[in-house]
Amino acid sequence: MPQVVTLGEPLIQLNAVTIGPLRHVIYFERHVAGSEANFAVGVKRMGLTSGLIARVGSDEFGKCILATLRGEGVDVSQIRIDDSAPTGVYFIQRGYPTPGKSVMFYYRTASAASRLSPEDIKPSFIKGATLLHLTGITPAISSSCRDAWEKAAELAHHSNAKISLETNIRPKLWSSVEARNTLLPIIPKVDIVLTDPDDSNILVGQKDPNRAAKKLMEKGPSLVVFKLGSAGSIAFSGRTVIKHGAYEVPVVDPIGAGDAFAAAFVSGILKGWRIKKSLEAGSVAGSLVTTTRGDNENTPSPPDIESFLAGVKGPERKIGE
Ligand code: KDG
Repeated sequence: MPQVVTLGEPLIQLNAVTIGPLRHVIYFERHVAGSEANFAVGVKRMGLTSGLIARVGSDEFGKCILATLRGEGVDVSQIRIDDSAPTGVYFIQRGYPTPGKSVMFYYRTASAASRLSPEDIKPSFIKGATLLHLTGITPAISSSCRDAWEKAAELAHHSNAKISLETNIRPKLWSSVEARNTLLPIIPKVDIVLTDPDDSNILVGQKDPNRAAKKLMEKGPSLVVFKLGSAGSIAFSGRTVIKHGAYEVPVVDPIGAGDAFAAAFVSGILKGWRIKKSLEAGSVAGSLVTTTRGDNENTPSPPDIESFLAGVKGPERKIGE
């Protein structure tokens, strides 16, 4: 059984090779992505075992996802091949209309993964794990996905598995009210929350990390981490507040940085690393992923994190603690 288990939609990403509106883009690069798949790959690179619960279509893209994740060493035994629906796809438009930023366009309605349901959850797969990782994307996909997500949380809650939640609220998938009404009730079961000011504003009406973390921790989680993009990251644990600066890297496509951060940070915590070192690992992973197209190809191993740090100079390397 893998140490870390997650559930959600693995997607084929078609990433624009050139910058600008998609109507003018001729070439796309194909990648395997999806927040939870990215997380599973990131955790495996960090030296822990990981597994993904999902569905893919019985099509070429489904085969590509299975082969890629299997090649990365992710446990794919709980990914069901669904003959009656296609694998989900999304496109990335880069650098337009905001230079340095990317925009996602989903083609995933009625996808195979949207049919994920509680019957796809094998209790022993979750009960045998050290950690269940959830995101705010899975329950936004369909009502059967939400039921599966809730069942997984319930199983982990009644076993020894800790739960991490990356809030990842995607406004293209649901409204703020739906997101709040679905995500807030699960927070008391969660041990580690990874979020950002936009999502915390939706959840607890606070963009300020200090105030939002306090409100979230009152509901149960012992560790709350804010990802602040170029302003770095900040972790709250009890009365301790630990900050870490962002690294300056040449950004090609920022999509996937949050998942890479989450995977490296959570892996660090599971390995018994201090919060400061785990934040550092998360920041390195998030930075590296932005330097290329694709969400998880650049997620690092611990030796790669060391090499990155050895090559980074200047005061931006770390900011405060
Ligand atoms: O976090 C990166 C993801 O947003 C991307 O891979 C696609 O999973 C995805 C989603 O639903 O947005």
